[in-house]
Amino acid sequence: MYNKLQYISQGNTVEEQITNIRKALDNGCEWIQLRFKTQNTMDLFNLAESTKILCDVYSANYIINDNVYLAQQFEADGVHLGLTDMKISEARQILGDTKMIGGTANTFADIQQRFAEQCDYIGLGPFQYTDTKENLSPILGIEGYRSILKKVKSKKIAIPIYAIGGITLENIEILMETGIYGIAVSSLITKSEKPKKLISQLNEKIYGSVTI
Ligand code: TZP
Ligand code: MG
Repeated sequence: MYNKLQYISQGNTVEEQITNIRKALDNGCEWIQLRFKTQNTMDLFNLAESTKILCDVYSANYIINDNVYLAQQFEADGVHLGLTDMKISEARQILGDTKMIGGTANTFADIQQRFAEQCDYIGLGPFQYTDTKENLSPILGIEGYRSILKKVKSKKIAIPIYAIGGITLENIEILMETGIYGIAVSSLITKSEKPKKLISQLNEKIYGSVTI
């Protein structure tokens, strides 16, 4: 069974990133997506390696955003690919069948395509506005999720779908009721002053809800 909670890392420097990743792991998060926007190869290598070590220590699932070769080189458990990143099929050829490949979707058509390409899970969003990501796709809102998940169900597309973008404790229940499998959050955990309590509340809400 896939974990239902993913922490998407945040931070402008390697140090900030590591602090935030450690914060998520230390407080009970078992799945990290390393997301770091830099062109500095040494920083990327340092971060990918340190995150690998940390995730191994905590037995956490480790995936890397965008960069398939980095994931391969640092033995991550997989990658997460956006709509304009490498194609899922190409990533699959490079990483093989044992690695996890996640893909972003903003529409039902994106989900259909990514499912056909044998993606392992989908990050569907954004739910609402967030300043964590630039160039956001159109915001879906709760109605967007309801309508997309209805189509997913009726077409019997069996793939774990995670809600992403501006998720807070307050909107998890209504999101889970649409049939999503789990959630991916960044600032909620990064900015939390009581991360242990937050992550336990998140898990309670996510695992306590109805799923497909
Ligand atoms: N892709 C769509 S929204 C988003 C990404 C990476 C950021 C989600 O971050 P937050 O802080 O949980 O809104
Ligand atoms: Mg990307």
